[in-house]
Formats: sequence, structure tokens, C-alpha cells
Amino acid sequence: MKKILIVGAGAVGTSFAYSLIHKGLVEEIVLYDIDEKKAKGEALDLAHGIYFTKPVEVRAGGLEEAKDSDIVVITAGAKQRPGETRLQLLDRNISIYKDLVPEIVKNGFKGIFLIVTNPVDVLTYFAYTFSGFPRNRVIGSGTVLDSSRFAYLLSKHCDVDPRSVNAYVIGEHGDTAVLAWSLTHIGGISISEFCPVCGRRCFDEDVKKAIIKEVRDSAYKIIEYKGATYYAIGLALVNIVEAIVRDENRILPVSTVHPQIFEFKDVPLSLPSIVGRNGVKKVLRVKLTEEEEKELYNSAKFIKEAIDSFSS
Ligand code: 6V0
Repeated sequence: MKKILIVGAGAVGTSFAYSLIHKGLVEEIVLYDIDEKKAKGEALDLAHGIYFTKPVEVRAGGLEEAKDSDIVVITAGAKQRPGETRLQLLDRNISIYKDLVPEIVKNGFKGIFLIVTNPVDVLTYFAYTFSGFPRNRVIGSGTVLDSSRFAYLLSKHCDVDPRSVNAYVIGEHGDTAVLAWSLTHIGGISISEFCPVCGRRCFDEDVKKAIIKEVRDSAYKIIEYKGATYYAIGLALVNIVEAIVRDENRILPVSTVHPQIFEFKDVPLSLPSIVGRNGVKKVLRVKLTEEEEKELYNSAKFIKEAIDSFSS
């Protein structure tokens, strides 16, 4: 795997490109934006830094670059304004996808779509239907970022390195995201049994509620403070791309369109999934508590209703 086309050279697309150039994962990074000058400027700025990073060619290009790209990462579109939900972006972003996705396919793209634009789950569904690609090759960044936020907060609470925390947020990347406490482990010890081990503050209901709120509201808070979120998602995307390019079979909570979940058909949402060269190799239907299962149901229902309301 050698070439990545980034569609949308805004804050997220360029933060991703900036993180990617440090990794030495690919040979070419092409930036495309409807604002050609912006794509050119960003590509030049990044290219001038290659002297200090790993060898990689960074340039601006058109959608015809999709032909021999291995992964097309779509970040193009409108972003949330302060107070706006991700779902409120749908109208604006779906029409962009209606043009972009078929055009990319028409250009001979045979690789993997990585969808980032919000609302990411619903747009993963539309990218899947507009492209005609198999489910495993249309991946949404899903709750990979939410899971890293969750792990970060747990790591702060328990005073351990975030990489030693195994934590998953599943379902929608949005207001109905499910923090799966029952799947959470630190150093192989389930979170419910970790408190006596660490002897610090326990996870009483108030602490749990505060962490759930903090994870769900992170984006709103950052958008209120600085207008947009982009660094952490840039790094999260590198993580997903690395799993694909290196065929790692890494387990990541990416979003894919599930043929059936509960009574709903073709619902895009995140569950821990094995990610490798062919995209999503397998989705793990994890065992949840009754309460978490109910929350996942609500998340699936919410996404399904959003898709149906748009399709009808
Ligand atoms: P931005 O900085 O406004 O960049 C968007 C870019 O898209 C701009 O440069 C536009 O010119 C470009 N664009 C618009 N229409 C087209 C088009 N038809 N073809 C090509 N380019 C186009 O926004 P930012 O980069 O901050 O956010 C991009 C998207 O990512 C938004 O929808 C965010 O909500 C979403 N995010 C998704 C996250 C996730 O976890 N999935 C996280 C953060 C942001």
C-alpha cells in the first residue's frame, strides 16, 4: 500500500496528513479540496517539512488520483458550529457525498474508503450505498476517537498510561455513544475490580456519570473553546490507516454498515472490529450488560431513523 488520497484539506484533513508524514507508512499523500488553492498551499507547507520526517511525496491533486490510491480518506464538508449536533450537518454533507463518492468510483478507485465527515455513521452508510463497494471496504472512523477520549479519562482517574487502558465506546459517534464499562480493563483487570488494586478514588456513580458526560460532550466543549476538533482525530485516523496498510488485524471500534443489528437492517455503527489490508475483516459482537445492550439498541435505532428520515 503506497498512496493515500485525502479529500478535504481543511483542519481534519491536514492534521491527519501532518501526523501521517511522521510515520513512514505510505509513499504518496495527495490532498484534494474544492478550494484548489488551499489544497496546493497545504501540500506545499507539508512538503517543505519532509526534510525533517520520513520520505514521502506530498502534493495537491484532483479526484482522478483516486484511480491508483489504496485508501481515500474523506474529510470534506461542513463541520459543527458551537451548539450544533453532528446530525444537523447531514443535509449539507450528504449532497457533497452524492457528488464525491460516485466521482471517486468512476475514476477507477479500487481501495478502501475511510469516512470522517460528520455525521460519520450516517455518511458511512451513504458512502456504502453511493459507492456500491462491499461493506468491509467502507469504513467510518466511528468511535475510535471517542474510545481514546474514554481511555484518556480513565487513565487520568486511575493514574496509569492511557495505552494500558483497554476501553471501548461503541454505537454512534455522537450523542447516543455507548461507553461500554463492562468491556473495560486496565492491565488485564476489569475496571470494576481495579479500584481495590489501585487504592485511589473509586468509580462511584458520580464519577462514572462525569466521565460519560465528558466523553459525550468533548467535541462540543472543544468546538466552543476553539471552533473545531482536529489533532486527536488526525492521530486516530493514522491509527486506522496503519492497521490497514500494515495488515495488522488490529481491533478498532470503526463504523461499518451491519447487515442486521437488532431488528434493523443496514445500520452503520461502531463495534470492536478486526481491521487489516481488506478493511474490516470481522466485527466482534461483544457481550454487554443488559443496560449497555439497551443503550446500543437506542444508538442503532437513532441512526436508523436518521437514515430513514433522509431517504424518505
Ligand atoms: P474544515 O476545516 O472546514 O474543512 C473542510 C474542508 O472540506 C474545506 O477545506 C472545504 O473547502 C472542503 N470541502 C467542502 N466541500 C468539498 C467538496 N465538495 N470537495 C472537496 N472538498 C470540499 O472542516 P474540518 O476539517 O474541521 O472538519 C471536516 C469534517 O470532519 C466535519 O464534518 C467535521 O464534523 C468532521 N469531524 C469528524 C470527526 C470524527 O471523529 N469522525 C472528528 C472531528 C471532525
